[in-house]
Amino acid sequence: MEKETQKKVLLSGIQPSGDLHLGNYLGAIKNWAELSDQFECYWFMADLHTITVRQNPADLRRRTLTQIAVYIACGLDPEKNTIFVQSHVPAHAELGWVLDCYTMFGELSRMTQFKDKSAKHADNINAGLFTYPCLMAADILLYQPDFVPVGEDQKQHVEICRDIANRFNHVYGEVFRMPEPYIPKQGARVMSLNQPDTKMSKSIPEGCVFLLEKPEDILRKFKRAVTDSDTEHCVRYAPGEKPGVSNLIQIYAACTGKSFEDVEREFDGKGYGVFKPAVGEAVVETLRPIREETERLLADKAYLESVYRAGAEKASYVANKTLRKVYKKVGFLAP
Ligand code: ATP
Ligand code: LTN
Repeated sequence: MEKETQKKVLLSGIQPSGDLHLGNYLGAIKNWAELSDQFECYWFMADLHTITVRQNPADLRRRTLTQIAVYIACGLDPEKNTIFVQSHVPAHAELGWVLDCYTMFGELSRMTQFKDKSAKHADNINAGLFTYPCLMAADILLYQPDFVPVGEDQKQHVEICRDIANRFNHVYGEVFRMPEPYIPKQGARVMSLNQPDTKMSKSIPEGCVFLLEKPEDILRKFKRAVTDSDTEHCVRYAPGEKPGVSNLIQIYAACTGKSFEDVEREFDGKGYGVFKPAVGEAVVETLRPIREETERLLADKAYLESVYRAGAEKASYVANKTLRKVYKKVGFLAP
């Protein structure tokens, strides 16, 4: 137990707002599984965040449970990791409110994700969408983590979290530990298969490979993947010049553990007609055990419940300690 508390702390979450895809796996979850021996890890389903965009309630419930099963199937061992659902730990919403009051309108207005999502959902630019970074800062700061593993796109949110924590600490002393973003090198940004200049995202389903998708559908998507219109037709890693092929090289390398140079050598002189199906096969084989294990876990609801209940209990214990300290610092009367 003593040793446990000396480990550096990591925390991250994913919104159960869509089915998980290869970008989420290679850019996030796969790396998380490799970190859990070294660090004390908290992984959660960010369901409070998902309602900033309208959700179908039954779908949200199903996706939240499926996401827990996928986390475990991807190698996050519940014995070594704290896996929980954000809404099961009320301290997130509670600290979120406090941090709303320590965050400026101007800094929230500059957030890229707010600008993107309000353009996309012009009929529902709600206050939650605007204050999303404050809730995310609460998610993070409650657990006093050293690192927050996120993809490139979430870096700005970790930065504003640090700004908020700094501001709070400046007034009240060292309440929050300053977290660092932790961006994995390989597979950091998986691009869409049919629009390689945009990141792979569930909102472009044809260019997106879902983790639980049927092998034949995955293979079809890779065969249709956009390659580049240059004349050399050679498998060469050059993201600026050849975004489509470079993305496929990155995916193949991440699935097989090979380096980019090894991949270039393996397909030297073979052309895209051989390369694209090979990437598809590598992805199918990487995802097969994950899909099978997820299906097995989903058939055992009692086990999944025991995982998220134990996770919420452990998370609440840690989160409430920070929350109590914050309440005391700002001057709330002890209950
Ligand atoms: P959307 O599909 O709406 O863009 P999303 O799939 O990006 O959403 P998030 O909840 O934003 O879902 O992402 C969860 C985690 O997966 C984050 O750490 C994010 O950085 C990472 N991630 C998402 N898409 C990719 C991608 N294409 N490449 C690498 N990492 C990604
Ligand atoms: N905003 C993130 C999800 C998220 C998160 C967090 C990630 C919510 N709270 C705390 C890391 C730490 C996203 O949309 N990917």
